Order: sequence, then structure tokens, then C-alpha cells
Amino acid sequence: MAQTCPPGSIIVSDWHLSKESKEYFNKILHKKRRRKFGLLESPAMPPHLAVDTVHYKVFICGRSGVGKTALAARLAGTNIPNTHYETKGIETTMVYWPAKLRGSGKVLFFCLQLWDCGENALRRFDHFLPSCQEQVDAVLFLFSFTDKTSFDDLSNQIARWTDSPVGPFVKVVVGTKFDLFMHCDVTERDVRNLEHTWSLPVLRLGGEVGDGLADVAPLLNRLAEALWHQDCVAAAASGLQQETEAL
Ligand SMILES: Nc1nc2c(ncn2[C@@H]2O[C@H](COP(=O)(O)OP(=O)(O)OP(=O)(O)O)[C@@H](O)[C@H]2O)c(=O)[nH]1
Ligand SMILES: [Mg+2]
Repeated sequence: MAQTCPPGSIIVSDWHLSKESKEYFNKILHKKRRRKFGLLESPAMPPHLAVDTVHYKVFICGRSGVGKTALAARLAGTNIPNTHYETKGIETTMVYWPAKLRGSGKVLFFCLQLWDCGENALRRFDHFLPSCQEQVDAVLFLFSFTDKTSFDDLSNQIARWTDSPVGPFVKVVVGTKFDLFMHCDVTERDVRNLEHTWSLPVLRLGGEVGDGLADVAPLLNRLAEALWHQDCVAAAASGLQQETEAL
């Protein structure tokens, strides 16, 4: 329910292309590449352009080899590993993304802490999943266009998360390796059926990392929008509850 806002209705989806956005995006770039942010670092804006930052925890979910680590690298604008090295534990990556709210015209920095846990490590160590689930704001469910089993497993993964005792969270499905269309194992009809069954958008990614903005903007804007919408719904619900209690 919280994620059913139409794309572009809350956040200006092509704002990163505008001249006005340059000052903000320059803070996440260095020599035309994305800047890497450590846990305690953040983009520094001049005082006249002070921007609020909103923080979210995002878990990347999917079978081994589907491209979770590659997706985290892509979203942060760093190099994608060419070969598959199984992630042995939990790795976190900070991604900052400025976005403009359509209604108020206000600019916010979305700080997304991406949690990437190797699928085999997740099975092996029972305590990993609870820490990944704790206070999670969004889950990216990944499948690979070249691996039908990863697609077939998605419904189980989504159901498992939906049934687990986690608060409301944004769900986005991401199809990786879309560039390897010659080896594509998942049809457009499969994708449409999934979107229809779960009422969830499926985003497609793949190929080389470009200038770091154009290829990730659709996913980051969509995610930021759904997270912001989820917060607004929660704030409205708690306001309503307080009003009811005061009566
Ligand atoms: N061509 C192409 N290769 C990709 C893409 N995404 C991931 N890969 C490759 O797929 C392989 C596996 O990706 P990883 O990101 O390491 O997989 P993972 O999901 O993190 O796997 P585990 O850590 O074992 O759970 C790597 O060799 C990546 O280079 C993509 O979009 N296109
Ligand atoms: Mg990995």
C-alpha cells in the first residue's frame, strides 16, 4: 500500500539532468566519478544551500551470483567485480542521492545504507538475517535475467519477507544482467506476470557503469520516492492516531 505512488508523482524524476541540480550532484562526484562515502562522511553543502538528509537502511536480497554485490557497487558508482567472489559476510555501502520533491520544491539528500550479505553466508549463520531485518526500510529483491531459477525463487523470497515480523518496508524487484540479452532466460511475459501478482515494479539493470548518474537515476529516484511516500503515510497515520487519542 505504502509503495503504490505512481513514478515521478513525488520526486522530479529527471531532475539530475537539469542545470539547477548540478550544484547538488557535484557534492557526490569527484573528477566526474562518484565520490566514495565512509560511514561517518556526508556531502557538505554551502550554508546558503543547506539540505536535510534522510537516512534509510536498504537490504539487497537474492540468490548467490545474482548480482547483489555488483548492484551495490553500481549504485555507489564504484567498479563492478568482473568475477563472482562470494560475499562471506555482511558488507555495507553508503549511497547519497539528492532528489527534489515535486510538491514543495525542496531538495533532500537520501542517504541509503545498502546491506549486502552473501546468500550462502546468510544460510550458514543464523544471526545474520535478524540483523539485516532490524529496522530495515526497503528490500531490493534481485533476480538475474540469465537465471530462471533466481526468478522462480522470487515469489518465495518476497513471501518469506512479507510474512516475517518486520515493520512496513518498501519492496522493489530488480532484474540484473539485462545486458546479456543473448542469454536471457526470463521472458517479458514472466516479468509482467510477476508485476501483476505482487503489484510491484520490476526495474532492469545491466552493463558497464556509465557516468554514475544516468544508469542508476531511475532506480535511485524510484527507491527514494517509495521511501519518502512510506514515511509520509506513517507520519499521517501517527498524526491521526494522536488526534484520535486526544478525543
Ligand atoms: N553482465 C553482467 N554481469 C553482472 C551483472 N551483475 C552482476 N554481474 C556479474 O555476476 C557475477 C556475480 O555477481 P555478484 O554481485 O558477485 O553476486 P552476489 O549476488 O553478490 O553473490 P553472493 O555474494 O555469492 O551472494 C559477477 O561476475 C558480476 O560481474 C550485470 O548486470 N551484467
Ligand atoms: Mg556478493
